[in-house]
Amino acid sequence: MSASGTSPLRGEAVSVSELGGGETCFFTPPCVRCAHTSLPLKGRVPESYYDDSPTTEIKMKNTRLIALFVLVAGATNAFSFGFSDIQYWLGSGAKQAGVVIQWDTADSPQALAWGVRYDGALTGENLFDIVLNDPRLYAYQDSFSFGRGIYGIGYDTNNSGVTGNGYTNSGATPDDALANDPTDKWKVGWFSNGFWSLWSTNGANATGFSSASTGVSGYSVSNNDWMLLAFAPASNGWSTNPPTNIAAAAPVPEPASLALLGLGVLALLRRKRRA
Ligand SMILES: [Ca+2]
Repeated sequence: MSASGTSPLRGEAVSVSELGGGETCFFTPPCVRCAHTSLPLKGRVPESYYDDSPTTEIKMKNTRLIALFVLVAGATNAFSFGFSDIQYWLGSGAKQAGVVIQWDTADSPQALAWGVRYDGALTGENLFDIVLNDPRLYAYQDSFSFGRGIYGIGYDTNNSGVTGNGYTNSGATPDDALANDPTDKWKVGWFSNGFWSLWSTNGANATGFSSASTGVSGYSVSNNDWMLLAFAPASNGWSTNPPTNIAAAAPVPEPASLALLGLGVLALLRRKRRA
């Protein structure tokens, strides 16, 4: 029992006189039943406390609390992308790393992810080069004294095939480069458009990214690392946020499905000839 004027601990019974309502409250600050604002946490008070409650307010608040809890839990569970979700793997080895690329936070999903299996040591530059073996992915890059500079990254969204380098620059600065297919995912920036920011995290899931303090060349990859390249547009103050949802990059068809695809095309050609 607390002395008058001292806040009781949660779960500690408060004397009737302290509340002045003729009842016992178990909470700090006292709950709505005691004409205060705090909501009792179910499980910390006898069930009868709820059952004989004279107020619907408690029950309503309780429902709201549960709804809020479900919402928060849902928000936490809504974004879960891990190594087990990756469909496009490159390389081989005992270690693994994920590469996540985010062109635009307005995209849905916001980013695509690839997996790399490797042994030995890799830099972020090596990791990116391995992922660039995906024929749908292309990049506009340059070498500097500090290492690799990434101007632009593109992705053949509609799988129409990448023409040439995937981009053409007829302008004066890297920022002027355009994707050869305007429907591709494409972001380029160096001086004026924005820049490709580098982030990383480590673990089973691609969450909790923090901004890397290096470029891709200075980044040492650890087992279970996730390297995120996220375009930070000048229109957003040269900043961006890590993705809140990620999709697995589509794997290239297996040789078997390629053969089937070939047969399908062959059948189509035959049909055309007959027509
Ligand atoms: Ca395309």
